[in-house]
Amino acid sequence: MKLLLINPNTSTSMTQAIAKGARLVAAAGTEIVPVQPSFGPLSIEGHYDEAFAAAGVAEQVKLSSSLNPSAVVIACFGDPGLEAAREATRAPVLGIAEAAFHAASMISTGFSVVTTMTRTCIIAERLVQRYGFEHQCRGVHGTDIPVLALEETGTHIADQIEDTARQALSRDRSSAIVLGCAGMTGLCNTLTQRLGVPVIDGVAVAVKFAETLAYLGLGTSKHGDYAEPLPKVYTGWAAPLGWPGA
Ligand code: 5HY
Repeated sequence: MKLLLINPNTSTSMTQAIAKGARLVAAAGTEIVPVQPSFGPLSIEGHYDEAFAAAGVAEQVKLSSSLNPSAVVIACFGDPGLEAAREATRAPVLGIAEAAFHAASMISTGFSVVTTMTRTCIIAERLVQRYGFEHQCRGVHGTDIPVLALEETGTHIADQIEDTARQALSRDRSSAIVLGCAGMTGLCNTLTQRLGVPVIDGVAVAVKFAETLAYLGLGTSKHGDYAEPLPKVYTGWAAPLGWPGA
């Protein structure tokens, strides 16, 4: 099966790092196809960035339709463009935040999210509410590590995330940690060993959940609001992204 892995930011190095994390857990028969938008922010650290990232996700789903992916994963913790993507394909589409919340809720009675910039905590908090995990998510905590700083070598980044995670486990009385950024995928094993609790990497979980849905033949329902977009003319730079038939 082909799994379309969308990094909604335009950092090529982060796309490669995310793809590496996905390939570490993908089944032998799963081809990970990493893509990123042709436009938009190098990293997504707030509402303005996310607006363009959502459009970039929709762009990549549309432009990748000829690939006929068996599943799509949106590898950004805000799950930008998730519902637009679900309209634009018959494949199952998973956001890493939604996937991580489900996994965490199956192995703990309470989990904490540790993310990057504190100002983006509200984005994760709103997803917790939208997806219905208010009772299981005990807190969302920022480290104020810039997204692209996650690519720095050395242990200082892992140390900082570990410190925040320890405070979160204690303050929230939670028993699992969800990594609140796709760029943290390479730190999951280290943090699991250091913290001694389950640490959930949404990239890995979304890949495995996507494989399962595809194997079961469960694609996005086209009955109702995830039906294909109406034929529409788009103008300006978005002209190629309009839905045909208008
Ligand atoms: C992400 N930003 O996973 C989010 C993390 C965040 O560029 N990739 C990004 O802080 O929202």
